[in-house]
Amino acid sequence: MPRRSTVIAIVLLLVAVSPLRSQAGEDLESQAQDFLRIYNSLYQRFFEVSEGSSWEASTDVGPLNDGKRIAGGRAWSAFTGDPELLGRIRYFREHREELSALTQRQLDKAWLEAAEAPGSIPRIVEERIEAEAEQGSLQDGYQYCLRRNAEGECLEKVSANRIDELLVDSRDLDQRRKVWESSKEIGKVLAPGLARLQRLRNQVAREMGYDSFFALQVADYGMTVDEMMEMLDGWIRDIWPLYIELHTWAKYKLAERYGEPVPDRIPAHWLGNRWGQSWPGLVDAVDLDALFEDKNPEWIVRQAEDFYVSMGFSPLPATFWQRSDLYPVPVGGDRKKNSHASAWHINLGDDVRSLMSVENNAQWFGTSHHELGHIYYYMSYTRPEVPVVLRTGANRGFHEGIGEQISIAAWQVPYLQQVGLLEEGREVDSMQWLLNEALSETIAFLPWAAGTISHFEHDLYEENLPPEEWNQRWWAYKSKYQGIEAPSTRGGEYCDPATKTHINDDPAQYYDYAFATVLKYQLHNTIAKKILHQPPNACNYYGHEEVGDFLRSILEQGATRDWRELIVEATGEPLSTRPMMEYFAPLMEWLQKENEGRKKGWD
Ligand code: X8Z
Ligand code: ZN
Repeated sequence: MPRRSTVIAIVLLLVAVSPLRSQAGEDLESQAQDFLRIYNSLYQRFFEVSEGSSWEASTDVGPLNDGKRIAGGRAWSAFTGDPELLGRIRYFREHREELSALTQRQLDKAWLEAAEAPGSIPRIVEERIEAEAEQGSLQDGYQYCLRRNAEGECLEKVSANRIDELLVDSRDLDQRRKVWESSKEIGKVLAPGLARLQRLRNQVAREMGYDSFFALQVADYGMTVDEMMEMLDGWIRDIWPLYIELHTWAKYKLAERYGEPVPDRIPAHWLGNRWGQSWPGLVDAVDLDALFEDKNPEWIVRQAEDFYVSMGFSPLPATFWQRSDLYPVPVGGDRKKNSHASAWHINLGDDVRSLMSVENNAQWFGTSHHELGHIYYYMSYTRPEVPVVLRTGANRGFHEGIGEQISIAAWQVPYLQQVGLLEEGREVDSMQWLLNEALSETIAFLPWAAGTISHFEHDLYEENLPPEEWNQRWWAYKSKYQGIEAPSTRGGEYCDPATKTHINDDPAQYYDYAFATVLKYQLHNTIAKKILHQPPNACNYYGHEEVGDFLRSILEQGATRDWRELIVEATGEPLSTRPMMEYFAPLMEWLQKENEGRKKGWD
């Protein structure tokens, strides 16, 4: 573990190669390149220390690993936020017109990294590192509980996977409500930590001139906050007529299922997801979980790998299988781990890993494809042409989009038939299939991702929203954007936003998934129409190396190119919801007929 003295020694080394000491006649580009060569080398080493310790803390929660994570975080921020280093980065960026595009991009990334941990406010940075570690540990070590006695002791423990399963399968509204309410208890536990983090994250971001922590995260896209919010709101406007039809269909379907009157807004515990972010299990003709009944979790991850390999990607390295943590902790085991799926690039080199809790159901089939999308992105841009600091997505949304896009392909009927998950010759109602995709993947998801959560986090940081207003604002947005209401009033004693992992440990970044949702249909459309010459609603990527070549041409560039240029180059047009709306056009017509005479909307 590097200590502060090591960091100081390294910084002195950097000063030695700084522009002030440069050889006469050496141009700024070569000086910047010399600087970046050392910066990148150190970046990789410090990243590995920090990421490795976070991995340990997330896969085996406890005070010892929290301590390691804090130490790793300190080493990382001592490097990235070092004032001397920042002085050099600033100097080069002030003369950016003399520098190549690749050099500028590296400096811009290094700048954003410094803004996460400015060395000018070391106490605040340290406090933030500790607060992030504490919040992560509280969240990942939390035990969900279905029943408590009067003293608050848990009488019936439950895993996050089991909560999700019950919310998809249970037809008993009382039980659903209890399960949903138990899933929200964690919010109260995390509320004080989130309040502390709101303050610290904003303090850190403002030090280098960003309006808020939200603005700092948005800067990764090269956009202002207003531009980002306008983009998100535009996507919601585009899909709104379809969303209203889908919402109407869903509330009538659910009211019939539970024998209740049709509500205006959908009660949150009626839906098959803790946050109502996806609405699985509503289409009776499409029982996706049934496809995996005779499979085991290992099969699911191997099948996802096989799909990528069939397109010409290499098999995952042996170390992926040795070091990843892919399955739930066995019953009776007392190790605690983060229950949310993630993919890690531990050393920005060949050490790639995933953290999941895979079980044999549809949700984990999709998630496995999603996580391997990150892994293949890591593997594709890990090459000498991509400087270490640019070994990341064209933007964060791109990183989320690749596995998502492969998931669309993995749910296509011809593919499922080819790999034997669907019996050849079994009648499949393509409209019901499309309806299920809109409910469980896309159209139900966008108002949550671009609306509720992104607007909440915007207000949390941009407006410094006080904690006593959080829950009210959260449910106001749930209502406005999603047409979802709480089963009963959820006052300020609850903190429902903190029940969503990203708000704690991936803050102010959820619009990445909205971006990914729009991007994935655009990429899929290009692949289906221009590469495979198959209909986007029924196509099969399996075995097509030309699809792999197309994807690799995007992935292997990492962040060396502007994301806007990359999209136009790959698909022939700027990012837009057009391909997605075209994909779902037949569904719109079908829903309009189904919903004739029904009461639509909620205000
Ligand atoms: O968080 C994720 C990934 C993380 S790598 C599993 N997703 C979002 C969520 O679960 O809220 C994927 C889609 C939306
Ligand atoms: Zn992801």
